[in-house]
This record gives sequence, structure tokens and C-alpha cells, in this order.
Amino acid sequence: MKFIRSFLLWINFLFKSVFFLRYIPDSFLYSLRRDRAESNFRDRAKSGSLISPGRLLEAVATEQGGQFRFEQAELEIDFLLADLVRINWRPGLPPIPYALVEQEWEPVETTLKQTSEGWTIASEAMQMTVSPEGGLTVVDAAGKMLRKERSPQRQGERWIHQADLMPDEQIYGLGERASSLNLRTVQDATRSVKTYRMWNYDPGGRYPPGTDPMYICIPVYLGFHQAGSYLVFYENSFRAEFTFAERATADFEGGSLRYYLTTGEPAHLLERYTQLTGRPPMPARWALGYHQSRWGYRTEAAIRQEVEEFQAHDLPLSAIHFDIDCQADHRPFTLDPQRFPQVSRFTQELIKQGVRCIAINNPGIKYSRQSNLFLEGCVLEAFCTYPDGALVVAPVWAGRMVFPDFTNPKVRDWWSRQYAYLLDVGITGFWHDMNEPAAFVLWGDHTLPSVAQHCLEGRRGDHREAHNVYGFLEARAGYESLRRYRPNQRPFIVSRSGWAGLQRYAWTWTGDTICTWAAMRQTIATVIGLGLSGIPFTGPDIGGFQGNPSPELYLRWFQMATFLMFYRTHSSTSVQPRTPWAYGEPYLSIIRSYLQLRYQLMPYLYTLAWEASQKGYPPVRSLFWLDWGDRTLRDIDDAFCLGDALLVCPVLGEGHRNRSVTLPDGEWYNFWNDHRISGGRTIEVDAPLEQMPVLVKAGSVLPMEDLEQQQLTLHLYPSSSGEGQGYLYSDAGDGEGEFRIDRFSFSRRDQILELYWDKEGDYAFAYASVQLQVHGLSVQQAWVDGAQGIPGQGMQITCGIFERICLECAE
Ligand code: NBV
Repeated sequence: MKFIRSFLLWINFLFKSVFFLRYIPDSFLYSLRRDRAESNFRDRAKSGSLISPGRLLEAVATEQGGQFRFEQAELEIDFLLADLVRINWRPGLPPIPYALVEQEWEPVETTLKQTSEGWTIASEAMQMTVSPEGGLTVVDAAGKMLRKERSPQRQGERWIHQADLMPDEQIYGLGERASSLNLRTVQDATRSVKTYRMWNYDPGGRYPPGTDPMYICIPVYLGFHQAGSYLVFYENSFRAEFTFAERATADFEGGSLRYYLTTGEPAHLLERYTQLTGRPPMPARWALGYHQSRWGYRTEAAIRQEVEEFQAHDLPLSAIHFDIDCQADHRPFTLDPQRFPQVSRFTQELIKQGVRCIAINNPGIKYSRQSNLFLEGCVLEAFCTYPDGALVVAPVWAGRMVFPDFTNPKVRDWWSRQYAYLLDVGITGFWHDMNEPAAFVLWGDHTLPSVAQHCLEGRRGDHREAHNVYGFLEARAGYESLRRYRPNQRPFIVSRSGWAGLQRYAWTWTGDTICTWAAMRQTIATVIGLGLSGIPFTGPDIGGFQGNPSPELYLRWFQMATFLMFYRTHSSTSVQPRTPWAYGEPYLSIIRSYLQLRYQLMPYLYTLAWEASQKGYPPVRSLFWLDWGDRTLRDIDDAFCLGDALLVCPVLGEGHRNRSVTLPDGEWYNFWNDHRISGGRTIEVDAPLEQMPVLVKAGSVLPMEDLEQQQLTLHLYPSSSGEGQGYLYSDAGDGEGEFRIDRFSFSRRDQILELYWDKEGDYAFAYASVQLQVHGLSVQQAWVDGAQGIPGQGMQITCGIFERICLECAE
């Protein structure tokens, strides 16, 4: 059986490879044409010598800060808030404010003074000093030096910006990176400085750890050192290179040197950054459930069978994804009518079973007069062109394709109308792939030519500026479409590519990882790094995209993903079918138990999603989020926190049955057996196949649910110091209606534990019963709202809504 399956897969692979050969002539021609068009432009951007600002000639105070005139540059410093500054060096092409949410900033009180070091401009929270040569230092209210920038340099259209890094400084962010969590190169003679490129990139169907760049590059980073921490965001979408060695260097090929700087601890930095670039809207609750996907489902029948298998195996499922094989000739906004003969009925049938359908879409449109989209787009002048006006035509899945210019508002509007038909046939959400944009090439860059022309909101420009915002703007068009056509449903879009602010429109996934233990481990840093770059809803293909994971690798990956926001198995076409039952027992039963756990954790996950929508905090966060003063936590990239309550420690090797865990300070509980462990040290924990180590922070209230019983269980994890809290956000799970927030706080005096519950908002309480589960203590007696005592049942109390509950416990 196994042999036959492998043989069939091999034949499939061979067939696909032969199929791929048909792209070779077009890829060859496109690569040639691109090189020819680019050759005239090659070094235009970097021409001339390096120019420094020269000497400072004049400084004047402005309403929001100050303006500084140098011999060869101008600098403007605007305080948007007391701890958020916009710094703008001129000359340079002003950015189109795609990344930013529109808002008015209130005036901030600042003072401008001349000092022995230059000019100092200060708010109540920070102080910046501009040196006579254009260097800039940033000091916090306590007088601690946070950042020291050198005077920038310009060469043609290029800007180079450098800051000295403190010896102990660590750097995080830059969007999606397949690197260590801390991006700083630890310098020694043997190691060369790692360059991080800003150029959204499709690594071509498979990528190992270390690949750079990846699909989502964002010029934002956080710096932590012993004096404090800060965040810098460059509002510049041009191709760039960043390095972090002795200095942090940002080298942009064009545009202007406009950046934003804020200071404070990590949570505050994310709050400010997402105040600037926007917060993710609240997702629909179903989206946090499990998604099944495979590049290879071809027919309604195959998908129906897959969904039936989930039911037969008693496995919950929230969404199923339709990849390009479901489309007609791989064209966007289509489903093949022969293979999906009754699609409306089919999608309704799935929705009744609680399964949403998500359809893939690639941005390229077939270059063919048989294609209506092509004809419409031509009339609209919607496509990217070469400087001579000829259409850029490059091969992708459907053959020779043209590319909508999403930097044109008319094109976004036209594109956003195309979703209507698939929405009408019952597709709930969209999956934007290949939107770096990716093209098939035989050599060189896998995208459009640098010289491709774009509208850029009417001011015009080329692909060097538009490339990094291409997928982001496609997501914007998609999001606006879903808002328009389905105003009562929250949009679900998952986009492979993106830029600063993508969180306002889409989720993402970490693309075409290979199927190795190292790749699984890599995704932890990648997901945390994305969260620190403002993008909270993401996750890897469970099991990896390209290759066949061992049963154990799939299981361990599944266990890890149970605690990530986007929870989806997906795999490539040439690999063995990957489902929770594909590996038999004991894997199936263990996976089932994790799926069940995921759905039980839904109130916690949903609350974290709400927190992200309000404050921009990534639900999946580094351990340093809990204690950012603890240096030992800053390099950990084999574990992560889900919210503040859970510490998740994936098992990262075949046959591993225990692992070491570095615990942040405080007390912890082992989620599986309630053992209490003191933190601030590294410990060994057991990890039998059925258990991925998870620890719960003492002082947490973890809300979990049993939907069938309509029961909410509040898991209380008391700390010896006594205090603790948690909260729960709920609403109808979709749409714009009422909400409620239930807040729980508890305190402990010796053996008496008191829990208070108050609420805000008008959404009706969704559960029929409430259970209280106290961990680490056994409940002897309970008094609910002062009523007569009820005897405890071990660690559990079944009760209704209460205001105050008093528990008498024993160790
Ligand atoms: O549409 C096919 C795949 C998709 O399954 C995958 O998730 C994307 O990242 N897609 C890439 C294009 C083909 C890659 C070789």
C-alpha cells in the first residue's frame, strides 16, 4: 500500500515537473526582457559620492518640535506624542502614507535649547540632541541614553542611516525573518555580519532556516539594552539592506529618510507602533479554530470526503482551503465548474457543518483576450508596464500573466469588486498567494522588473518603491471588498506577502517551509518576530510545506501550533496526504486531544485576539515580554508565551522525551499535572509523546470552555503571594454587535481564596453553567455571594455567575 502510494506520488511529481517545463520558454524570455529593461537603470540610484548633511546652520522651534537647516540637508523633528517622534531628513521622495492609519495628533509641549552638544529638543518623556554635524542622540526622561545615531549619508537617491549599538544591545523585528529571534550579529572573527534584505521575496516553493529575505519585509526594529528599549520604524518601502553589528545600518535604495521612534518597554512599543500603523480588527471566532488545507484537492468530491473524514474521526474542523488546483486553469476568482459543479450547495452544506471555505487567489491575470479580467484591466489601464508603456508579461501558474497595479486606487476598487462572485457562491475568506508578486524566472529576481511602472496614488513611480507594498495593497483591496459585500461578517484574508500595517487587513502564514525539525524550530522565532513587527495572526504550515514529516514531527508540530493563532495543516502537491489520521495511532488520538484542547482554549484565544485588536499586543510573544529586564530571556527562541498565562515549550527533536525550559521569574504550574515550580531558572520537564510541556503562570485565571455542555471553566492558578487576575472577552463571534468583558481577580490569605467577578458590556453571558477549578489546592468549602457554604468537590466548584466567591482550601 505504502509502495503504491509512493509510486503514485512519484508519478504525480514527474507529471508536475514535466508540466513545469512548459514555463521554461516564457521564463527565459521574461528574464531576458527584464534584464534588458533594467540595464539602463542599474546604477542610477547609487550615482555620485556620499553626501553628509554638512554643518548645522539654523534651528527653529515649530509647533510640534523643531526644524534644522544644514548645509546640504534639512531635518524636521515632530513629536506626535511625548514619546513618539517623527524624524524627517530632506531631500528625498516623500513616502505615500500607506503604512499609517489616518489620524490627527494633538500638539505636544516641547522645548528647544542650545547646549554645548548642539540643539536639544525635549518633551516630558524624552529628549533628542541634534549635533552640529547631524548626529542625533535619544535620552529618556530619566536621562538614560537610548540611542545614538550618526549623521545620515546620501548618494543619489540612496540614504544610509547608522546608529551605534550598545555592547549588550539586542535587536528584534524586521517583519518575517527565517533567522534567530535576536537579529544582532554577535561579532567575532569567524562570523560575517548578517545582512537582512528588505525586498519581499518568494524563495520558490521551499525555504530552509537562514533564508533571507522572505515574503514580508518590514523596516521596523526594536532595540533592547541595559539602559532601556526603543523602536524605530522607517516609512520607506524602497529596497533596503539592514545590518546589526557594532552599528545598526539601514541602507535604502531610494525614497526619503523618514522614520518614527518611540521608547518604553516591549508592550508599550507595540502599543505605539500599532497606534501609528493600525491594529488588527477583531477576527471572527471560527478563524481561530482548526483549518485543513492541501495543494492537491481538486474536486468538490475530494473536499467533501476530507470533511467527512474529520467527522468520522471525531475531529473538529473550522475551515478548509481551496488551493490553485480548484481553480479553472489557475485563474484568480474562479472555481472550475466541472470539478465544482454545485458549488453553492456544497459550500452551504459545509457551512452547516461549521466548516468555512477559503479560496486562494493569485494576483496575476492571464494575458489573453479570452479573459474578461484582462480586457477590463486593459481598458482601465490597470496593469504594470515597462517604461515604454508595454505591459509587463511574466509567467506564473496560469501561463503568461499581467499584474494589476494595486498602487492605483481605481485598480484596487476594480479588484475589490471581483470577490463578489466567490462570496456569492459561499466562499467565506480568501488566501492571497504569490503576491510579492512572484513570477517564474530562469535567473535573477523572482518578481517584476525594478523599472515596472506604478501609479502610486497618482504621483507615479517604479517597482523599487511599489514592490514591498504590492501584497499589502492587494490585502487592502480584499479587505475592503469583504467589508463592502459582507458588512455583517468580519473579513478573513490570509496574505503571504505584506508590509507595515498589513495587520489592518490580513493574517499571514510563514510560507513554504521545509519539513525538518530545524524548520519547525525556526517558525517559533519567525512568528514571534512577526508579532514584534505588528503582525499578530500568523502560523506555519503544520508539518512544513515541502516534504514528508515523520509521524512524530507532524505530531510535535501540531502540538506547537495548537498554541499559535493561525492553526492550519497545509502541504505541497508532491507530498503524501497530510491529515490528523494519516499516521494512524497513537498519533491520531493525541492529535484529537490537542484539537479538543484548542477548542477548549477558545475563550482565552479570543480574549487575546481582542487584546491585539485593542492594544496591538501579539498573543504569541517572546518570554522577555513577561520580564524584559531579564537578559537570559532575550535570546530564547525554542519556546514562547501565549498571552501572559501560558509558556509553551515545543518538543524539537525526534525521540525527545524531555526538554529544558528557562522559566521567567515567579511561580509556575505544569499544565498537565499541576506541579508547582519556582521560576527564574532552567529546569528539565518531561515530554512524553502525548505531552508538549506547557506551563501556567501562577496568578492566572485561564478561561476554558466546553461548548457542548455550554460550560465555562475558570482555571485558577494561585500564587503564594496571593494576587491574581484574568479576563474574558466575548461577543457573538462575528459581526459588529454587543460585547462583554468579564474580569476576574483573586487574592489569597492563608487558606482562604477570594475571587471577584465584574463585567462590562451588554452581550448576554454565553454559558449555561460556570465551573471553578482551583489548581494546586483542594477546595474544602465555598461561599458564593455570601450564601451558605457548599462543600468543595476536590478542586472543582460548579456555580453560576457570581460577584464574589470565597473558598476555603487545603494544600
Ligand atoms: O498554490 C500553490 C502553493 C501554495 O500551496 C503554497 O501555500 C504557497 O506558499 N503556492 C505557494 C505556489 C506554489 C509554490 C511552489
